[in-house]
Amino acid sequence: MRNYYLGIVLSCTIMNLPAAGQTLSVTGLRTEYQKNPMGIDAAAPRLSWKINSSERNVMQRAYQIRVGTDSAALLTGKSVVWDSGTQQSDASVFLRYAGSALQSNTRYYWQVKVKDNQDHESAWSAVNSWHTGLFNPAEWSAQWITSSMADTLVGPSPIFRKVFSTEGRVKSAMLYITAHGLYEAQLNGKRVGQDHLAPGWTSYEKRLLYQSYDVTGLLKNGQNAIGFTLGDGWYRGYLAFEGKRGFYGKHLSGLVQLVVEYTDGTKKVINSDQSWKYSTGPVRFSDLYNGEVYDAKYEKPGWSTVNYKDADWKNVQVIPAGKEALESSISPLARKHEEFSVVKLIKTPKGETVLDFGQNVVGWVSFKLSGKAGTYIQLEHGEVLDKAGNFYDANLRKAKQHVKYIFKGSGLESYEPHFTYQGFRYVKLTGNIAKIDPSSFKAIAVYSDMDPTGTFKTSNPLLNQLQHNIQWGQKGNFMDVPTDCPQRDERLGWTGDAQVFFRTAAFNMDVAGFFTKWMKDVASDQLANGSVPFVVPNVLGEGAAGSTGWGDVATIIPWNMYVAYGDQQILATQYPSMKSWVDFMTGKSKNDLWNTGFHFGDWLFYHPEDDNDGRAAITDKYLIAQAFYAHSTQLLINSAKVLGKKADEEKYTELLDRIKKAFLKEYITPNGRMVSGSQTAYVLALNFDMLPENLRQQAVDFLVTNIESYGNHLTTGFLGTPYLCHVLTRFGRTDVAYKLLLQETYPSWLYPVKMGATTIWERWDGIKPDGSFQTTGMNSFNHYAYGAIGDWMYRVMAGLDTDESAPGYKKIIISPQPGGKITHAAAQLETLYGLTVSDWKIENGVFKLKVVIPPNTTAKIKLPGAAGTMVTESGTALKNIKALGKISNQGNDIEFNAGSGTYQFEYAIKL
Ligand code: RAM
Repeated sequence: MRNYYLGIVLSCTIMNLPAAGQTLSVTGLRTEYQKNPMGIDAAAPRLSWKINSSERNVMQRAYQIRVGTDSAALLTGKSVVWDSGTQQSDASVFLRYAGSALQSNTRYYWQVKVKDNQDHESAWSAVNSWHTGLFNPAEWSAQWITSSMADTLVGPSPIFRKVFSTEGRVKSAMLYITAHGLYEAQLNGKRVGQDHLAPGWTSYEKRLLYQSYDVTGLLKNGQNAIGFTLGDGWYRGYLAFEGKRGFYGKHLSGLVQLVVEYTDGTKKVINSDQSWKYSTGPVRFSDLYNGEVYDAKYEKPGWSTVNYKDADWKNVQVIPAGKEALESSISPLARKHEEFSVVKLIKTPKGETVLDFGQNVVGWVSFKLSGKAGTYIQLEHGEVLDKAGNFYDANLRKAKQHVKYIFKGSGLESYEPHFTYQGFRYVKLTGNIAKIDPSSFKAIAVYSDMDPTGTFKTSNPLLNQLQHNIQWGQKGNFMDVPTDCPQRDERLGWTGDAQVFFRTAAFNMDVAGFFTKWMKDVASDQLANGSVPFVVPNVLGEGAAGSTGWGDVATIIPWNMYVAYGDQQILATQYPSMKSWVDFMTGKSKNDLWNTGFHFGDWLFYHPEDDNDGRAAITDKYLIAQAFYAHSTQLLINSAKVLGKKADEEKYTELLDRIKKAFLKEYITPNGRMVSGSQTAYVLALNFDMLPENLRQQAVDFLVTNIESYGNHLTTGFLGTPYLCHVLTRFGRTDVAYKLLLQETYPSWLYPVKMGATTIWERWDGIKPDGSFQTTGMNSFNHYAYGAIGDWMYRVMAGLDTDESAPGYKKIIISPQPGGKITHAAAQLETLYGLTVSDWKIENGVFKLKVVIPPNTTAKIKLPGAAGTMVTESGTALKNIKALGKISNQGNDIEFNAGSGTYQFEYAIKL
C-alpha cells in the first residue's frame, strides 16, 4: 500500500518535470483569446495553447487538459473539476471546456500537456486561470446610484465613496463595476486597474458591459474605503456631428458590487446603495470631443481612504435602472501605451507657443508644472500646422480638444486628463506659460489594449514609414470601437472603414477580442429588416443604414475573423446577422438587381478640382452595390459550408448565380466593357469573380491601361483600394502593383509619407502639393481606411498568408513576390500557433529567404524564380532536406510543403 502511494507521488512528480533531452513544451495558454482573463461569462470557454519544440516537423498527436478550482491541488492532479483525458487530436486552439457547469464569480485553474508525432511528451504546462463573471443579472444585488445634482446635462464630475469593514481573513476580493457614463474607481486611495474610458462603448440600452477586477491586493484587514468618479463620455457627452449631447441619458450613475471571500469560505458583498455619499471634485467639465477643465483647488486629497472626513458629503440617490442589459467585458479596454516627448518647442509666425510631439498620436498630454493658485494653462490640440507654420485646428469642426488646468499653487502639480481623449501632434499652449520647459510634457498614446502581433519591414524607408503610419492609424482609431477618426466631432464606428481595414488590422495586432465585441454590437444594432447602420453603435438613427460596402461589414469581418484566427464560433454567432444582411439586399432587389437606395459609393475616389476632361474616377454606385451583394452572398455561402448548413449553401449558391447574371446583363457590354471604366469598377468585378473567364484577361488589360493613363497612379476610393493590388497580383501584374505602391506623387500611398505624414490620411490629398489643405469639412489626418494596403504588403510582398482551407495559420502559405527594385522585405506574425516568419533579401543576385513555421502547423512554400536553379536550405541541397515534401515546378517558381521549423533557403534568382 505504502509503495503504491509512493508510486503515485513519484509518477506525478516525474510528469511535472521535462524528461531528459525533451524538447517539447506548452506555453502561451489562452482562454477565449485572453491571458488569465477576468469575468468570462461563456458557459464553455475555449482554451488554446502554443507548442514549443526545437525540432522540425512537429505536430501535436494528443493533448490532455485538466481544470480545477485550487491551483496547488491541480499541480498534484487533485481537486480536478474536469480532466479531458488523453485526446488523440492535433487541435491546439479553441478546445471547449467540457466539465461540470461552471460557477459564477469563481477562478478556474488549468494546465495542458501534449504528445507530438515524434513520441515526445511535454510536461504539464504552467498553471493558468480564468475567472468567471456574474452569469445572471439576478446576481447583481448592487443598486444604481447617482448624485442628485447629476440630473442636468452639465456639471462637474461627481465622486462617490463608502467605508466598509472586513471581518475575517480575506481570501479574495472581486470588484464588478460599470456606469452610465465613464468611471474611474479607487480602493483605499489606489486606482483600480489600468483601464481607461471604462466601461467602453456599446449601444447601452441593449448591452452594457461591466468589468471585473481582482482587488484582493488593495484590500486591508478591518476598515476600507471604496469610491469612484464619473464622467460624461459616450453616455452623456457630445456625440456625432450634430452638436447633440445626452444621447443615452441625462443621469450619470454607477453600479458597484465588491465580493469579498474569506478563507473560511464565507462571503461579504459591498454594494453601491443608499448608504454611499457623494460630492464633486476637481474635474469641472469633461467631454470626449471637447476636452476637460480641471480645477485643482477642488481636489479632495484622500477621498477614497478610510480617514477622509466626508461630513459635508451628501447622500446619494438610488435610481431604478435595470440590470438586464449587463454583460461581461470580453475585449480589452483602452490603456496607456507609448509615451512621446516634445521634439520641438515652436514659436509660430503668429506668435503662438506650440509643442511638437513628432507623431500624430491619440490619447492625451500629461504634465508636471507649477503655477500660482488660480492661474491656468490651456492645451489646444491639433494634428498639423498650416502652410505658414501656424497652429491649425479648423479640421476638428466643432470638437474643441481643449484641456484647461487651474493651479492650486502647491509647487509642482501633476496632471493628466480623465474622461476625454485627443488626436494631435501639436499642442498650442495659452495661459500661464511664461517659462515653458518642454520636458514637463509627455504625450501618452491611449488605445484598446491589443497585443502587437505583426511586424513588416523592407529595404525602402518610405514603405517602412507607410507601415508605421498604418500602425499608428490603427492605434489611434481602435478606441473600444473601430472609429473613422480620433479628433473631429465624429469618432464613430463607421462600418465601411472597419471592414476595409480588417485584414490589415489582424496582421498588426491581436484584434480578435476587439472585433468579437464590436461585431456583437453590429448584430444587435442591425435593423429588423436586416439593414446595417452606417455607424455602430448606431447614433445616427434608423435612416442611416443600408449602404453598400458599409453594411457588408456584417459578412466581411466575421468571414475574415474566421480566416485570420480559424474561429468558427464567430461565424456561428454572426451567421444570423450575415444572413439577414444578404436577405435585406435581396428584399431591395428587382430581378436580382440591387439598384435602389442611398450609397456612399467608392468614397473619396480621385476627383480633380478642375475636371474638364472627365478624369474623375467615378464608379456607378449601383454597379458597386451589385458587386458587394455578390461578395456578401459568397461569404455567406462559405460560412454555410463551414457550419454545415447544406440547405442555405444550396439556396444562396443559386442566388449568387442569378446576382452575377444580373450584373453581367446590366453593367457589361457584350464585348466586355463595363459601364464605368474606373479602376474600382474593374477591380471589384475581377476580385468578386463577376466576370466569366473569357472576359477576365481583357478586363485586366483595361485596368492596367487605365492605371497607365493616369501615369501609374491609383484613382480608387475606400471600396476599390483594398483590392487593387490583390487583383493585379492575382492576374499576373504584380509589376503594376509595385508601381502603384512605390508611386510618390498624388494620388498614392507614398504621397502623404513624402509630405511628412505620421498616420494615414482620410484623403489622398489632405495636404495638397502646394501646402494648402483640403476642405475643413472633412479632412482627417488619422483615418485608417487607405492603410488597407498593409494586407497586400504582408501577404504578397513578404508573402505570409494562411490557407483558407485550414484557416488561422494551421496551414501557412509562404509565397514572397519581390518586385519594384525592393531588395528586402520581412513579415513576422504571432499566430495562435506561434511565430511565423517570411523574410527575404536579394544580395548580389542571390535570393535568401528565412522561413519560420510554428509547431503544429504546416506550410506550402513557393520560391519565386527558383525553377531550374540550385536551391539550398541551410547549405544543403533542397532535395536532401527531410522535412520538406515533394518539390514541383510552377512556371518559374518551385513549390513544396514543409513541416514546422526554421529554414534558410538560398538560390540565384531569375526574375
Ligand atoms: C465620413 C467618415 C467615414 C466614412 C463616411 C462615409 O464622415 O469619416 O470615414 O465612412 O463619412
